[in-house]
Amino acid sequence: MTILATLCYILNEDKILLQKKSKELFGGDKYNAPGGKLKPEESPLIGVIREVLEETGLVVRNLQPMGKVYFYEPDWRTPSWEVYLFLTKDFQGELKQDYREGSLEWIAKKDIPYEQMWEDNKYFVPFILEGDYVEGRFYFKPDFKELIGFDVRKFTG
Ligand code: 6U4
Repeated sequence: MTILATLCYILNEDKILLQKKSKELFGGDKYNAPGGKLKPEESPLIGVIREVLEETGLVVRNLQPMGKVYFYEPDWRTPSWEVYLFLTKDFQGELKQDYREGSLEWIAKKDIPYEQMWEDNKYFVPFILEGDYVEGRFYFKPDFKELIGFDVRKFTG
């Protein structure tokens, strides 16, 4: 069954908010944008707002939908993950200091640590940051050990 999830790229001038996921979690020790699994029947928009609040303490508004990415392993007919992408510059609140899911950092867009992120990120995150919508399909070896193929299309907004 495909897991539905969200990711939210939050911008503050020339910086982006990334979370270094706690070691024991899925994607542990990697930097990623905040987000998470949708609850049953939850809309992507409500789900991403809920997850960002839970993980960062920030209330995000004026979210721009930026497309979707699909992650496949090991069955290349059905994705394991279908992830809705959002971008925003509009947020309120104080960044949480209680890092159960992972530590949060504002990182300059030019210094995004792609080598410490899911390997797929470097093939689609730059498009989102340029304001292009994306549809990306990424094919991994079992347990997401290695990226072995991908197809990313961008749609200029
Ligand atoms: P739980 O512990 O289930 O409450 P939750 O925050 O709902 O956690 P989590 O953090 O496990 O879910 O969700 C994983 C996140 O990682 C989702 O936002 C989807 C995202 N994700 C999964 N595979 C990814 C990949 N290859 N590249 C990527 N993000 C990925 O950039």
